[in-house]
Amino acid sequence: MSAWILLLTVGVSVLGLSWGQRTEPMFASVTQNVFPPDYENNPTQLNYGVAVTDVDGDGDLEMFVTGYNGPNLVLKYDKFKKRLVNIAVDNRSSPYYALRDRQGNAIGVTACDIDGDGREEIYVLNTNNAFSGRATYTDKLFKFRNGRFEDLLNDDINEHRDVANRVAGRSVACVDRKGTGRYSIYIANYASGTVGPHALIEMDDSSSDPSKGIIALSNVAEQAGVNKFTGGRGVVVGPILSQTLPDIFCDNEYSPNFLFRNNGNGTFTDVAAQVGVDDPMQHGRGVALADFNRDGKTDIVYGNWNGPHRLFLQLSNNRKQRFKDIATQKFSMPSPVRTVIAADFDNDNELEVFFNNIAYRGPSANRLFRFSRREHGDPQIEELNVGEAAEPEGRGTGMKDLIKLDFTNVLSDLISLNRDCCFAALTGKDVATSVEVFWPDGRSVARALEPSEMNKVMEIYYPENEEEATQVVEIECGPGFEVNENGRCSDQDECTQFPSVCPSERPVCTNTYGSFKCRANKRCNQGYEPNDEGTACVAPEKSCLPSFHIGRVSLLSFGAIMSQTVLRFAKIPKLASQKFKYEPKHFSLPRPNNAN
Ligand SMILES: *[C@@H]1O[C@H](CO)[C@@H](O)[C@H](O)[C@H]1NC(C)=O
Ligand SMILES: *[C@@H]1O[C@H](CO)[C@@H](O)[C@H](O)[C@H]1NC(C)=O
Ligand SMILES: [Ca+2]
Ligand SMILES: [Ca+2]
Repeated sequence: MSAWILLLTVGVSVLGLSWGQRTEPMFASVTQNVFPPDYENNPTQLNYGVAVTDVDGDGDLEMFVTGYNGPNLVLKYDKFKKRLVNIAVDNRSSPYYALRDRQGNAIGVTACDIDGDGREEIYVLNTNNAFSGRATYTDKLFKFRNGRFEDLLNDDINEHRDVANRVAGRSVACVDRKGTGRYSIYIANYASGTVGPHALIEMDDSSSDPSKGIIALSNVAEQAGVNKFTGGRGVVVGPILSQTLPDIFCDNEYSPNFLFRNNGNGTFTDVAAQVGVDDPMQHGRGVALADFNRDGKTDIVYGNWNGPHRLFLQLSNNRKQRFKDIATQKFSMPSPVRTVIAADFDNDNELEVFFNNIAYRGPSANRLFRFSRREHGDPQIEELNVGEAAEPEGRGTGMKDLIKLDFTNVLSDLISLNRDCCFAALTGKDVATSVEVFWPDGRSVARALEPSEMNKVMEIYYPENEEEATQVVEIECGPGFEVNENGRCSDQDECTQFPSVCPSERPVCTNTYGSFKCRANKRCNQGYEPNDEGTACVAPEKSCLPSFHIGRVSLLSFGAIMSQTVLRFAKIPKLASQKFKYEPKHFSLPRPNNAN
């Protein structure tokens, strides 16, 4: 088993940010160049979901787009034509023909390796002729077998086991619930009364022989404790409360959200109410995970349908796990939201949140917010100019809008979520220096990166032997960071050191992320602080965080890619309309789970 990480290093351009530039439009449409509408590649149809996976097995990633009233598409980036091309062509001899599945009203898709052979399977959630409860057509689980994609749920063995999901659902996600590298598919079904609980489908080891292509599937939702009846909408998987094991968050309609804590034995316990994220009166839609204040704890952002949008920051209190909603009035403003994406779209080291709103009883523009970390206090939230991605009349469900953005950026940004627990910040250097990979079973690998490894795809193998695992490899944390008890880099509190790091004329020490500040012992009114010399009270400087550098990459959240995660260094061309300072960054690769 190998793990890959996607890492992008970006050509350095010149100018830093100024306030004026922040109001420049973030996105420009490149649809006409990269993905012009046409019958074969970009048909006019309802598309609801997208997954990023290597469909054709050539090592590059494709996008699987679900067609609701038309075929599913497999979009491959043609490097020579610089265009997206649909390889799931309407030709029965094509290995991808079955993926089109015109009969299915596909609404969600996810991809992960369910049988441990190193190639990802593709699960398509269909919702034919039903808003909730029973549907008239089953989901599909495609495996590459016999030279083409075939539906495992259609195998005799699985028909006998009656495992195919035939109910209305909204979203799907992969979860390596036991940390074995074999993934289960979590299906957020939309129940009608007692028809259609959430489902969890996985390979039954005892009845399967993957080497012969025999994959027996089971629905283990009851055993795992997730077979709940609800109006399922969004689902995300990641180490939210757990250190390395995947937990599951579902935002639901007409009932409280679920936050399933992984018990470490393959079962889950819903702790949503206990930790404060159950939001029982609202109707969830798109959801994403990210660490917005970089304290190493995963936060949850989601949109509520015409209700207040939420940004649940996980509190850094070690005694009790709790979340608090830090959404501002502007951010939370109700809208007909479908999908939510958290990513650093402009490579300024701060996360943005993109709300994909649909035109519903009137236009509703998409919106974009930046979360800037602050030394003291929660991230500052500001609304940005979303540019041509506003699409007030659009009825996007995630993919539609984003595919129009700068494509070279988008493919990486779409699949990105800065889930880096912490960095070894090496201020002043623009190179990635090391990489660290965590698997859901807790094993990890760390190693240094050479400059020659820039702009290369790199595979990091799962450490089969304990000795290979990284305890041996010293991880080096940058200045201002230290290795904590979990073997990870975390901010060092210089202010607790003896003798004091501050000179006697400026004795008041304040710890900051990756550094510290010293100032004079002078009292100032609230909102002001003494200047360095202690001669006057001044407004605090805007926080100056260390520039972004890669010290570690944590993949633990994205179970779905553990067996195929790309570490890639690539140059991203500067967006024509922007003058942002690009710096190296890394992406870990979540499976986009669509939510509508
Ligand atoms: C269908 O695909 C086969 C094999 O790739 C090819 O030989 C054939 O010409 C294709 N048919 C059409 C109508 O494109
Ligand atoms: C799994 O762990 C949970 C929490 O520790 C416990 O309540 C449950 O009984 C365990 N289940 C199994 C099947 O071991
Ligand atoms: Ca497989
Ligand atoms: Ca940013």
